[in-house]
Parts: sequence; C-alpha cells; structure tokens
Amino acid sequence: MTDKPPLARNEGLKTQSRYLRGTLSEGLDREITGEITEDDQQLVKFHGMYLQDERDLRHERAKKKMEHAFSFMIRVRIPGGVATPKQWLAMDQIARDYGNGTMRLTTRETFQLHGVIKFNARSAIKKLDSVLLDTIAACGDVNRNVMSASNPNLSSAHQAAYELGKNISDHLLPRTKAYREIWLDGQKVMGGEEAEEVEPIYGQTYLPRKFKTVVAVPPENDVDIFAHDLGFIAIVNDKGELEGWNVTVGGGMGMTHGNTKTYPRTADVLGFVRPENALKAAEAVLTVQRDWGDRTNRAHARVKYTVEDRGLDAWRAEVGRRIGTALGEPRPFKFTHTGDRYGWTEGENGKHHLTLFIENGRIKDWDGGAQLMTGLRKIAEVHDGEFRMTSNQNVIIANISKKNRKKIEALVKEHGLTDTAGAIRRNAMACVALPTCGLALAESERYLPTLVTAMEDLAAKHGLSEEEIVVRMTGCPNGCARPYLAEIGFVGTGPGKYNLYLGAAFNGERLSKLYLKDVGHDEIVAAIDPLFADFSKTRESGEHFSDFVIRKGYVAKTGNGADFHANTGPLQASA
Ligand code: SRM
Ligand code: SF4
Repeated sequence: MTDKPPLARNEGLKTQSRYLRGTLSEGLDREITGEITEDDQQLVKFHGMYLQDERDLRHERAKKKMEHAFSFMIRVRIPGGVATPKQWLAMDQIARDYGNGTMRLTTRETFQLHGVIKFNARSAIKKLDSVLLDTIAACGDVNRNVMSASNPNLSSAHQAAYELGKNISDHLLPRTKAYREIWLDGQKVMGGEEAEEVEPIYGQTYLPRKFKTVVAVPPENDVDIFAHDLGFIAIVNDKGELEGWNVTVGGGMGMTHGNTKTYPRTADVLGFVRPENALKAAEAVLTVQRDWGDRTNRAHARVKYTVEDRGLDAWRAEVGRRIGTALGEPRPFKFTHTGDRYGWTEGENGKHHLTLFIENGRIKDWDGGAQLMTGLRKIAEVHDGEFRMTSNQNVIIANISKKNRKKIEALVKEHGLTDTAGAIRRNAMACVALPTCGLALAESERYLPTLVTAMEDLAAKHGLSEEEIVVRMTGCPNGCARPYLAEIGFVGTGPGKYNLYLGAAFNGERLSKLYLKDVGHDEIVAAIDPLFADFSKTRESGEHFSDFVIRKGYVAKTGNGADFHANTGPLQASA
C-alpha cells in the first residue's frame, strides 16, 4: 500500500478554525501590533480581507527597526457587480475615512479598498453592513463573488444571467455566523465557540481552493468565461427566449514560473442544462470539486487540475448524477469579444446607460488630472439608477432616467471622466501588483499606462490607431488580470522584467503563447514595432492581431509556449 500524502496545512487550519473564527477576534483587539497571526491571515481571507504591507515603505521602516506598515485589503462581495448609489457613497466614504482615499474596481466586478489598518477594520465592515454590503467569501476556499454579464441592455437573458448569478452567490454562501460575530455585533451565536454550526454544502473544511463562477450572455464574453472554474453560457432561441445554459468547467489562470505542473487553462463546455436545473448544476460542480479536488497540494487544487486528472466524461457523469438528470449536449454559441462597449446606450426600458473607462480600475482624484473619486461621488449623489462594475475594471452608470441624463453628462465633463480612450488603452487591464500585493514580482498598475502610451505611439506610426487590441499585464504569473487571454500579455518576472505572450483570441476562447522571456521596456517596444509594421502591411481583411500572429507563425496556434500546458481552447459545440 502506498502512503497517502499528508493534507495541506490549510486543511488542518480550516478544521480547527471553528468555522472560520480562529483567533481573529482576539487578534483584532491586540493593540501592540498592526499584524495578525499567520493562521489568522489565512482565515481572514474567507472574511474577504488580506493582511498586506506597504512594500514601498519596507526598506525605510526596516532601517528604523519598525514593523512593516500593515493594513488590510478589503474586497467586497457584490454579485453581478450591481451597487446602488447609496452603496457607492458608502464605499467612497469608507475609502476616505479608513482606506487610502482611493477605490479599486477589480477584474471581478467588485470594489477593493487598500490601506485599512487593523484598528479600523471593524468600523469599515460596520459601515458596509449599514448599506447591506459584506465581504464574506470574497476571498478564501469558497465560491467567490459571482460575475454576470455586465451589459446593461437588459434583455430578458441579461436579467436571467444576473438572477442566476445572484442565486448561485446566495446559495453557495458560507453559513457560518463567524463573520457577524467577529466584525459586527460581536454577539456569540448560540453560545459561540461551542455552537454546533453546520455548513450544509461545504462542511468544515470548505473547498480545497478558491472557486470562481461566472455567467455570460453571448455574443459578449465580457466575463471571460473560459478563465473560470464554473461558467454558464445563456442559450437564447430565435424568439429571444432563454432555453437554458451551457455549463463550463475547469478554467483558471494561475501558474508558477518554471513549474510546468502549473498552467493556465481554458474551461471546457461540460453540457447543457434547462433553467430549472442551473442552480443544482452549480451546486453539483462545486460539491464534485469539494469531494474530488486535491487537498494535499494547494498548487494542484483548482478545478482545472481535477478536470485534467479525472477527465471530462467522469465529470459529466458525476455532475449529472448529482443533479438527478443527465446533462444535455452543449448547444451552439458564439462569442465575439471580451471588452466593454463604452459610451451611451439605450436599454429596452428606454433608460440610458453610460459605460465609463476607468484606467486599470483605479478610482482616485489624480493630481492635475481626472477627478474620478469626486466625479463619481457627485454622480452617485444625483443618480437614480444603479452602478454596474464590469469584469474589465470599468463602471456603467446604469438606468439613468431621462431627467438625469443632462446632469450626469455635465458631471462627467466637469470631472474629466471619460468614455473614450485610445483603442489599445480602452482594451487594456493591469492587476494591482506593487505596492500592496505581497506576491508582485514587477510593477503592473503603475507601469502599464506608460507602456500603453508607447504602444499607442507605435500603433499610430503604423496606421493602427483605431485597431482594438486586447492588452493585459500582471506583476506575477498568478494571472489576476487574465493576461493569458490577452492578444498581447505581459507577466512580471522580476523588477522591470516581463514575459511577453501573444496570440490569445480576441473573443477569449484561446490562450496565448510565450513569445519573449524577461524583457524590459525598451525590448518590449523593439519587439512590438516590427509586429505592428507587419500587421499593418499584411493583415487580412478584418483579421485580429492575435489571429495574425498565429497565421504568420510568430507563435503557434496549438501546443506549448515554453512553460505552457498544451490546451488550445475550449471544446466547442459542434455547430
Ligand atoms: Fe488575484 C492572489 C488581486 C482577480 C488569480 N489576487 C491575489 C492577491 C490577493 C495576492 C495575495 O494572494 O496575496 C492580490 C491582491 C492584490 C492587491 O493588493 O489588491 C490579487 N486578483 C486580484 C485583483 C484585485 C486584480 C485586479 O487588479 O483587479 C482581482 C480581484 C478579483 C475579485 O474581485 O475577486 C483578482 N486573481 C484574479 C483573477 C481573474 C479572475 O478571477 O477573473 C485570477 C485568475 C483566474 C484564476 O483564479 O485562475 C486571479 N489571484 C490569483 C491567484 C492564482 C490562483 C491560482 O489558481 O493559481 C492568486 C494567488 C493564490 O491564490 O495563491 C491571486
Ligand atoms: Fe498580485 Fe500577481 Fe495578482 Fe498581480 S497577478 S495582483 S502581482 S498576485
């Protein structure tokens, strides 16, 4: 008999945590330090927070023998990215009272706040609670914030996508009372520590790893469905009626440089479910992963590896068994793009929507530049619709009444908010990286705007100024801005150095391949220049840059790019 490998350390931690309590409460009260214990740092993630430190200050503080400048990053749970004006105003207030005075719209349709010191964390969460927002399960080994198609045109399919996402989010929410107990009223529920709480879906060890769910409405793939553990693709018939959902499993971005056992992977289409079975399908996929996922090695614990290990047929059979009916054959679908459509649109309900470009999702009043924080606050003060955060780090001022349109237009202009940007910039995203992300190897959010300017100069030189090219950057290989699904992707390898990836499909269905390793700014510009020149001269009509680099052999369509796994794209429905 072979010895079973031991469980990962976090498994024991979860078991002993009394449903995610650990010693968090005591740690928050410990006045001598801004830190919490290492174990509690793992547990606090399930409560939507990360303990970070300001990396720009590390050196200086170390010289003065001071502890790191610790603070929490707080991630809010907002299914489908829909927030009311009142909630926006509360977020704005919390950011200014307790955070670093800015807000971050993430790649998963929600807000993040940075710089909230431990002693202010409870006040911040209480303020969130007062507008019915919370942070539970925004991070941790659970189903995270569920994203749904953010296009506000509000067809019935878009409405159904939002409702499915919201229902999945509610249904798969941890039931522990620890969140309320620790952050809000402090009341121990039913005797608190001794209470026999049950997590009916998760059990006391929750999931092996994070789990991400999205809902898409073709032809838009704004949620980047193939990047996620679980996805639903709306199947709408010719009459505009929702017939059901194709279910996708096994997408994920994270990898580790030099470790070929880790890799990004696009999700596969598992099968089709009728609307009444969609929630059951979500629970089934999650519980299959709960039971089959690898609890011994966290680097191998995402759904994508379980799909590779067990095979799609086994997954299909087991998910069908748990739903109580076999999955149908996947239905045909077609995605055209992943980006947002900026500017004004009118919905079926006659209301207006304005999609604003927020560079890298950072909302702040820029010195001598756009006053994004103030402008959006003023809009929230008069807006009678809602805000919809997009998975491209932008925001839609949605459902604007006729009487408000002029007022909002004036505020947009006055504060330098914009629905226009160069073609590359408006298709670009960067993860946070330095100075807050503890895993960053290189700059991302603070550097990409400069690189985009250089790339747009090259585009102009080659007559490509209007060309939509998806560009994404991350400060490490974890893939938080989904760089392996960008036509041009940059992944940090060390200070000022990036791996350059090319060739992911414009519609998000195919991964990119490694083109150059460890290149800095000048080398990147030198590499892009001839590619743009050739593209400009020899592209075929309507051809996207990523299809061009494959056709011309700059990178392979299939197979590995250096440390890449050979997964070439999702299994498509046959039609
Ligand atoms: Fe991420 C870890 C930021 C979307 C894959 N991610 C982190 C942490 C928490 C760093 C850490 O563990 O200490 C980053 C905090 C930085 C900071 O200072 O704020 C972080 N991730 C982000 C955000 C804020 C990027 C952004 O600029 O918008 C996104 C927040 C999303 C949200 O609202 O929930 C964010 N992260 C993603 C995505 C994209 C997505 O989900 O669509 C991915 C790739 C998809 C995936 O999960 O495979 C992603 N983040 C990771 C990973 C790699 C996971 C893996 O399977 O290997 C890590 C590291 C980890 O989990 O060990 C990570
Ligand atoms: Fe941090 Fe890496 Fe995610 Fe960027 S990709 S936010 S550097 S973990």
